[in-house]
Formats: sequence, C-alpha cells, structure tokens
Amino acid sequence: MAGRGSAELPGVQDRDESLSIVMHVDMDCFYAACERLRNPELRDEPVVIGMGYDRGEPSGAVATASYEARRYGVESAMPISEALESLPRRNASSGGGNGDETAYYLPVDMEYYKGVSNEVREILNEYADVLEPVGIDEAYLDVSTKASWNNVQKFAEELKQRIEGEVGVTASIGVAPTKSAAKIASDYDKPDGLVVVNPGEVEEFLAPLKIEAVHGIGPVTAEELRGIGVETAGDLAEADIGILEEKFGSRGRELRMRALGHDSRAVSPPDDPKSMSREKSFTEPISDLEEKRQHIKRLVGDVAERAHERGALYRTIGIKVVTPPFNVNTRERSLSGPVDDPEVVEAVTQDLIEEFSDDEIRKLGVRVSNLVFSSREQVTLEEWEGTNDAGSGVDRWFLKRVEQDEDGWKQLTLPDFID
Ligand code: TTP
Ligand code: MG
Repeated sequence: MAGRGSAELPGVQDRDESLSIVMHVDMDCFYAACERLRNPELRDEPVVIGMGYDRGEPSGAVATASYEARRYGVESAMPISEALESLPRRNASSGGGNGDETAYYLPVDMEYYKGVSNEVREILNEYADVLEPVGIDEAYLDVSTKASWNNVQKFAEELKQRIEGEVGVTASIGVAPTKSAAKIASDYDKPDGLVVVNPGEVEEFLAPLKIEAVHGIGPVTAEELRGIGVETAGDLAEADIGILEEKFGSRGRELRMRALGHDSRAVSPPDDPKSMSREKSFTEPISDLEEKRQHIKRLVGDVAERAHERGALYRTIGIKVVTPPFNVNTRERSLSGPVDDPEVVEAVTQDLIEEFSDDEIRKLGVRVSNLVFSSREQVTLEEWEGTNDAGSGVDRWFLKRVEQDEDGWKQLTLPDFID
C-alpha cells in the first residue's frame, strides 16, 4: 500500500500509513490539573486559570478552565471579567464545598506546569518509538514497534494509568494510523478519554464530523465548502472531484484525500536547538568587574544546567555584552571537541568578560552553541541510517554545525581553547 503515487499529499513523505500506530496524548484541562496537584482543595471544584490575571482583579483572559467550570460556559481566551459574570470568585472565607456557583481563580504559573509536563514526558518516552511533543500538554507518539493493533487499547490504558498514578493528572488518548485521526480521536471523549480508530475505520470515523475537523481546513475554507453543500468530512469525501477542483484548483483533490483520512506525515522529534543562551538586563548599567563576574556566574549556571538537562554537549562558548546606548558585542571561543562541563563555561566566559572590565554594561548574556546531543533515545534507527527521509538524524546534525551565527552573535571563533 506504500506509495500512493499521485494520491499522496504534496510535501509529505511517502509512508505506509497502514503500518503506523500513532498515538496523540493531550492532558485534560492541563493548567488546572497542575494546580489541583499541589492543592487538593481544588479537586472536583470549578477552577479558572487566568493569563495576565492578578489575584482578586478582573484582569486577564482565561488560559483554561476545569471541566466543572466549563459547564458554566467558561472557556479558553474568554476575558476573566466575562468568566466572573457566570462564575463569581470563591472567597477563601466561603471555604470549599459551597456548591458549584463559584470558582477558584488562579494566575498562570508556567514554571510549575513545565515541571509537571516534563514528568509526563518522561513516561511518554518509555512508551514511544518516536516522541514528538507539541506545546506543553500534547504529544504524538509513534508506537508501531511497541504495540500492535491487537493490544494497543491495553497499551494506551496502561500509559494513562501510569500518568495518573505517577504524576497525578489525567490524559486523553487517541490512537489511529495517522496523526490527524489520532488528534481528533484524543479530543473525541475528553476528559480521561481513550479512543482507538483502527486501520480501515478512519474514513468511517471522520465521516460524521464537521469539515473543520479535517486537517488543514480553517474557517474560510469551511465556509466555502458549506457554500457548495459540503457540511461534513463524509460529504467532502464523496464530493464531486470536478466541482472541488473548479472551486479550489489542485487543492480540491488534496482536501478530499484528507477527508478520506489520508495523512502521511510521520511522527518526528522536534529539531534540536542550535544554541542555548541566557541574558540579563540591568535598569542601571553596571561597571564593577566583580559584579559583572557574579552575573556571568549565575548565567553560566542556568545555561549549563539547561544544556545538561537536554543532553547537549557544546563546542562553542560565548558572551554577549551590551554597552550604552545599544552596542552589542559578542565574543566566542570554540573548543576542540564538545563538552558538558560548567567549569569550562565558567572559565571561558570569565576570561572573555575581562575585555569589558572598564565598560558600563546594560545587558549580559552567556551562550553555548555548536551543540551535539548525547541522549537521543527518541530517534529511531531508521533516522540514524538516513533511510527515513532526507533530513536524517546524522545529516541534520552536520547541517546544524555549520549553520551557526544566529541571534546576532558574530562568529568570532578563536583558536582552540582546550587540547
Ligand atoms: P489545551 O490542551 O487546548 O486545553 P486544556 O488542556 O486546558 O484542556 P483540554 O482538556 O480541552 O485539553 O491547552 C493546554 C494548556 O494550554 C491549557 O491548560 C492552558 C493553555 N492554553 C492557553 O494558555 N491559552 C489558550 O487559549 C489555550 C487553548 C490553552
Ligand atoms: Mg489539553
């Protein structure tokens, strides 16, 4: 079934869809679920998390709401002031359990949510041949060799239980032969859902859904399609190809293929970053060398820790020094080989800052680049061997090693620093 020739969507790799088992995991009301972890009082209660929200204020917009709060019409992107109208704030004095008419309102705490997200990701890694995280609370997993269509339901149930048992939040999972069907399936029975769409059932699964559910169809195309009587994915799958081409040109055929469930995008790990950096601005420029050294030390600690967490080795270490009014100076040194060693970063950067001993500085930065990733469990053997696609793991690496010079950092590579 591989290689559908002209039926393949343009710009995507040839992939045998019938062989892949794709899982889409999406955490339920994620920010609210995180808050419930550290405050059990919030469990089963309406909870609203606001971006740009300050406690007690009507400012900001809803980032997410617990399912209990959604019953009152509160949803993402709604102004907090509007949410408050349907669901007033619960005061500490009123205590919990005073019915569903009020909600807890809390500001977003990204750092905390990222920590929870990482815990989930570690479990996902164990279950995936290839893991493609999307944002903070979603991921695609290719589980083709870890599971079979006969046991994938149990496999996904076990994964859900592990996430709930070990992290304490719930996930909804969709399983299908393609990414787009898996994503729709994970949303189909939220929260705490599990929907498996077997090969051969994708078209039937999609048919009753509104055309917006079809991958790549936005509100404008949806409206145009409705204009020619196409309301559901099933209508689109059966639509006259002549009419679709007349209206949408070559895209018409493509849209129809998508409504039939074809999607040959492979689950692929996100690109590795090319560099990692941290910067600090000062409201009053600093001139004391010891103070500069202390800031550098802190920035080095942050950058080196992040690189270590991501399994990144670096070959180039640099500093950025912004002097008034806004002169950006960058200095870098390259080592003879990649390292993961905070002391080397500290030594190099402290040496580089000497040149700016007498300057007033309004911003300092530390960057490591020329990265090589040591822990790449999520990359499949095929990618390493370059059989999967042109951008194989190895090729991408080398490409990256010559694609430096980003973020306004001038390439100023000095002779090798270390033998
Ligand atoms: P979603 O997965 O879209 O939403 P959710 O996890 O809260 O709820 P669901 O059970 O429907 O999956 O987004 C994940 C997080 O991203 C969400 O908890 C908060 C944040 N977010 C925003 O900050 N703004 C937004 O507009 C949306 C949609 C999400
Ligand atoms: Mg979610």
